[in-house]
Amino acid sequence: MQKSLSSNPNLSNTTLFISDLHLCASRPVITAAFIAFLQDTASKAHALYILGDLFEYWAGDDDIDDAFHQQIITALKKASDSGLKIFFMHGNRDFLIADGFCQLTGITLIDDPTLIDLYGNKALLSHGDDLCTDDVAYQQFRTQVRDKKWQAEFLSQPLQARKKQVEAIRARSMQEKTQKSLEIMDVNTDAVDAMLRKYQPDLLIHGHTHRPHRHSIELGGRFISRWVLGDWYEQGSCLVCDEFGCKNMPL
Ligand code: LP5
Ligand code: MN
Repeated sequence: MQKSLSSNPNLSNTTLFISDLHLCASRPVITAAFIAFLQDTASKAHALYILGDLFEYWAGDDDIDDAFHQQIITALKKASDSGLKIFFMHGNRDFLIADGFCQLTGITLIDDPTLIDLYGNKALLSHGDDLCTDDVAYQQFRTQVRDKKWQAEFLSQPLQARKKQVEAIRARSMQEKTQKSLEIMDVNTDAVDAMLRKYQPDLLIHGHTHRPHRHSIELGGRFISRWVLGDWYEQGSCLVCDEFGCKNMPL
């Protein structure tokens, strides 16, 4: 049986990576699991990277007064105040998280992609949606909503009106996904190769596709690991890395 992360006593020299939690008020069990994870597990680690889609969706930093959001903000703030370094990268659900949220929680926003030094190895971090280039409808949508001018106009509308639009897009996205094949919604191997050639990492870590796995890619005569993180729909999932390597673990 695979060992769970909560039973791992020594995490002091580890770096943790999670993504795709999709936290929302209607999923209290996974919310409680995340809060317990911050308090009991991540707090023992060297650093925590959240690689996007922490929330089911984020309609703007003016939504911080929401009781559910307050619960998550308080837990993140407590963890960062206790000394845990928390880094956050935007996902396709929460790319509107901005400075206000970061200041309240003490987390550091990082770009997609970002290169880090991981125990002497160059690790390239990404949410992963950018690599799904076969999903043309999604990429067009992405280009539109990642445009700063579009975002400014969107954010100028009242919060409730924005939430209504997000719900409509969610419904459309869920409907359209039923028509898309698993291949279309996976990363495109040429896009992955291009990213690896550009950044020359030793390993790539990303989420979004919800298909946790370690892929080995040969590029220019060497092997690069592509680690895919798991989602938190059924249970929490975390990539634990130390000087000896990485391991995908359930909570
Ligand atoms: O998230 P997931 O894994 O379920 O699906 C994604 C892609 N879908 C999305 C949409 C999000 O789920 C919901 C939106 C989040 C809101 C963020 C807030 C700010 C934006 C506000 C917008 C009003 O990302 C899905 C991919 C899938 O990953 C796999 O990669 O397939 O993509 C889609 O389904 C997108 C559709 O194919 C195209 C939707 C076109 C919508 C066009 C309307 C544009 C006008 C918007 C202005 C109101
Ligand atoms: Mn995603």
